[in-house]
Amino acid sequence: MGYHVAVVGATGAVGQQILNTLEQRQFPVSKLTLLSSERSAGKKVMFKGQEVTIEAATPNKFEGVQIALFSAGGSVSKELAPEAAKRGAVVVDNTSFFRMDPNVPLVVPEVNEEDIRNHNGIIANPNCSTIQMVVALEPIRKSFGLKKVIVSTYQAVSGAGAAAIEELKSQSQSILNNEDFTPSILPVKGDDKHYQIAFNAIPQIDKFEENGFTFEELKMINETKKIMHDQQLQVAATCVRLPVVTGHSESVYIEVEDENVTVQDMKMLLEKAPGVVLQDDPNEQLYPMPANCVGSNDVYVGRIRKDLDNAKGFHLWIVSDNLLKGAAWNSVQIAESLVRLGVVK
Ligand code: 11C
Repeated sequence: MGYHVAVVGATGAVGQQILNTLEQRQFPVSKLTLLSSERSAGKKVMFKGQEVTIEAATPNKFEGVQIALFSAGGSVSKELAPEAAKRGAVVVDNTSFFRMDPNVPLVVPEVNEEDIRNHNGIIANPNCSTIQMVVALEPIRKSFGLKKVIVSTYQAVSGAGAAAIEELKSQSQSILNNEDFTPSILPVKGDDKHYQIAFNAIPQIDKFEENGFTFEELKMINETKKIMHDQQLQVAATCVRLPVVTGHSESVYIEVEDENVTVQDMKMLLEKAPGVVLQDDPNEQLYPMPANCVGSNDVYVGRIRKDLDNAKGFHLWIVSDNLLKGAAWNSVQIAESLVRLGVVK
């Protein structure tokens, strides 16, 4: 028994990881359709030892597809995800296009797997920096209550795609060689100005909105509330790009409901939380770092401290591979949930 699976955006940084993850997880694929823009059509990629040719994505390519994993940008999802759903596929969309649509579940299986039962053909995969944060915070919310979250991120360039990785590498080389260079991608390809990312930190991810937050920051705020089904939760975010290739890090301050919670309670809870690895021992200088998390599907948590002024306040450091749990693995995990809960046609 297997499923006809389509991957849209198969040549992108996330698309490649989706294919690796489907293979590693031995996802039951009976037929694989790889789709992309016209530009990449005709390229071949290997899947389970077989060469698969990538085709240009058009509505009729979704005939017979049961599960479609989209990661080709919002405009492609806007146009083609409804076409795939209309033809009977369940779409797992990795773009921001449908995330806040009330008819579209926004799912992190460790937090709200049951929401997939309410799908109308499209399920949204949250933003990478949101996913890793809610995986770590949901067990805390369930056990101790959660009132407030203030997060500052340290995000890797791979979140902005393959061209941003290339820009970091070539700029670093230019600086080391004492050569001139012109930034052209980061912070946002489509924005007016571009800044150096090598040996720098850029406090802008995605475009600015009228309220002074960037769209990335608003994604973290709004998606967290939707996934946790808690519109009263207070969330604020500052998102920063660092010269790291893969692995987003987050410094998170939270306030819980119960002032008697100890650091030990928090550690014992997170030690057995699904999808979480606790790496926290100051005596051994043990804490998560992006370089150690690349290639893992887990969310790593460390540096847990009780706030010195607020008995309900805690500080945490959360790290995960943004291309895996932040994107490809969460998408494939949703597909596995669809199969397990029997909601694929
Ligand atoms: C970044 N978080 O690191 C972004 C990438 O909404 O799926 C993911 C964009 C998204 O630039």
